[in-house]
Amino acid sequence: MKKLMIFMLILMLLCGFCGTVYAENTIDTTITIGNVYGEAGKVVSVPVYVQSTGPLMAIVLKVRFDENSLEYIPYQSSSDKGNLGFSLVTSGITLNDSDVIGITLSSSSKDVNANGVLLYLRFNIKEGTSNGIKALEVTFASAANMAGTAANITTTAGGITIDKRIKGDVDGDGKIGTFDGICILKYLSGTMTLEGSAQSAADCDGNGTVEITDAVTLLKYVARIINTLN
Ligand SMILES: [Ca+2]
Ligand SMILES: [Ca+2]
Repeated sequence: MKKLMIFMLILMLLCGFCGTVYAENTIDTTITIGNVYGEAGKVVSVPVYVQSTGPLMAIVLKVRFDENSLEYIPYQSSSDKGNLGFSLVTSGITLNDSDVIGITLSSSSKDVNANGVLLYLRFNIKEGTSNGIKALEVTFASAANMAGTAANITTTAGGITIDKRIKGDVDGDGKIGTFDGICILKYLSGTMTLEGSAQSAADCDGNGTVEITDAVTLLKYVARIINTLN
């Protein structure tokens, strides 16, 4: 009987402790919009990352985009779902702001991973959009833990770097010259990074990878031994 009473007492203490963990411990949550490269006329998928000190029940997010150059593609669970186990509640352009996306996601499990990709935002980059960075700003963010207590939220903006270059113009100065070939050689020797359209511009034979043959092809083009780049 005494053992049972002690067991019951421990159980009550544990229940009381567990019940207050979620209510009293405020969670710190960071939401970060990713940075990606894109080209006019193409679709880009931008990750939205979450880091949290504990499980979250719901997240509400508003993201402003440049509607002159970007067209938001409505959320599809097949392609835009992140890896945190959240379900979409609502997603779409907000009623009052045609350049703001409103998103609500929820989770019913305290076992969901608190760190990873919340979701992807997909945009069609409109034809004729000039090169430059199109910012994606968080205009509102709110999150609640499993007890419904609001989390401390920090947000970081991201963006889409639109950077279309002609084939062979690796350095993006608008011309094809010997220095573009040098850029490829520097990249191959590990002394220079090439990202996004710089890398596709460097793939002069169009086989999908940047190799020494691309530098040779480029230098042949500059020397007018060949007339076109793929
Ligand atoms: Ca160039
Ligand atoms: Ca190549």
